[in-house]
Amino acid sequence: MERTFAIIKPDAVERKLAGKILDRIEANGFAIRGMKKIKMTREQAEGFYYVHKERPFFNDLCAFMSRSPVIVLCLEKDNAIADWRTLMGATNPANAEAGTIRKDFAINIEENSAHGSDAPETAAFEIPYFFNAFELV
Ligand code: RTP
Ligand code: MG
Repeated sequence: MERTFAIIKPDAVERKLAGKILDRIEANGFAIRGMKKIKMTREQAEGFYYVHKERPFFNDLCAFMSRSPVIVLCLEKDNAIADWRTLMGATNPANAEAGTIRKDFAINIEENSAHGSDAPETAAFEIPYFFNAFELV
């Protein structure tokens, strides 16, 4: 079993799409080990996305991710990291496969409804960034 870290991003929570996205998560065999609704501070968003700090979209991304609540999740299944990224679809919804979360729900390349860890080392940083051991069940 593998764990990954996921976020239902502000654009999706604002449009009341969280239930639909959680339904897809469970229907695709992921166990929800941790889940909570939080509103990130600007500083939390900057720390979470520090790998992107030199990218031109960093400021907009951190403003977006801290503008309203998100749902943070720890998901578990075999091959969870790759399978969750497949279920989300490409970063830019214009390039996402039919039936993916981003194809169906994302607004644009930035407001793209979901986040997923991209590697085991990333998941190992991201899960404890938001969850302590008692919050993972
Ligand atoms: P994520 O980290 O959120 O799961 O998405 P990702 O791996 O598919 O994309 P990544 O390259 O890590 O970018 C992180 C997030 O930054 C926003 N973004 N905006 N304006 C732009 O060109 C641009 N590019 C990326 C998106 O919200 C993306 O998910
Ligand atoms: Mg990424």
